[in-house]
Amino acid sequence: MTRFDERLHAGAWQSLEISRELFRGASEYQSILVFENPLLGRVLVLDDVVQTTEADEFIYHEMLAHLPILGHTEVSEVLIIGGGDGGMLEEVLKHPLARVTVVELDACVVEICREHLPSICGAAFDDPRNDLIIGDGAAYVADTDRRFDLIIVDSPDPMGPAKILFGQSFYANCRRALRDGGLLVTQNGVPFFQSNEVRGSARAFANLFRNWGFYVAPIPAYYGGHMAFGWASNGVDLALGLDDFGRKRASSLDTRYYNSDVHEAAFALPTYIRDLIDS
Ligand code: AG3
Repeated sequence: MTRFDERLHAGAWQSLEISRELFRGASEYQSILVFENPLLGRVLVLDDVVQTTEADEFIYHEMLAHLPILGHTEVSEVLIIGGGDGGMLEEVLKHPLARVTVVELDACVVEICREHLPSICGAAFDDPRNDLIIGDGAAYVADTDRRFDLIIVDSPDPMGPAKILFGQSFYANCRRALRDGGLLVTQNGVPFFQSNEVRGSARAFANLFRNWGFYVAPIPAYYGGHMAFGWASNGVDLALGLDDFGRKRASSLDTRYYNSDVHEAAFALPTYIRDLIDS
């Protein structure tokens, strides 16, 4: 049997059967592998780390798209940093908003995902509200004159080119690129194995934002239990939950993980994660 071993965490790894290999190669930035697995469907791997799978992508993308959009209530301009697979874009576009800008570093990721993972992006890249920029997301938030209601950091783990997306100066530039009341959300890894991500982001958020915190969801292909998502804003307090209108909008969305009960429950943090935030 051919298999892919993900050794993201020293000492404990996950092994996935490759029932069919669809693409293996490298771009200017990273190695790229797409294969099929009997339980997870098609799997995207960048630099030997699973990024998304057909079977469970809905959990991650719904929680980083709908929760902040409905929690904020007035999102019109969205910026996605990373997100070359298009899964986040597809979820965000389920809302009636003006424009969604995706800044993805690696054009090859977009091209390969559109070819081999069409079920994840759907027709999202063809939506006229989408504006795709191939470029460095960190440089973009530092330089842009545009202002956003919501910035979603849909990044890989803090290694290689994505490392900068977990640092205080990047978060400060995100703050600069937010409109008044704007909101930043981030993927912060699986804290059971990646405690430094939540710890580091919590410190940076505390230095930069009035309101901030974390919420969680379990993503099966991200081995190790809950994934943590960070949020930060100088206007919105996301932890307040949904108003009646938000609950109504949540129930009319076409989702498989996200709903208004999950929205509220996601802010209940296990003690080991609270301890990381406070440490
Ligand atoms: N980016 C987050 C991948 C995190 C994997 N990390 C892990 N298993 N701890 C996903 C991009 C999907 N659009």
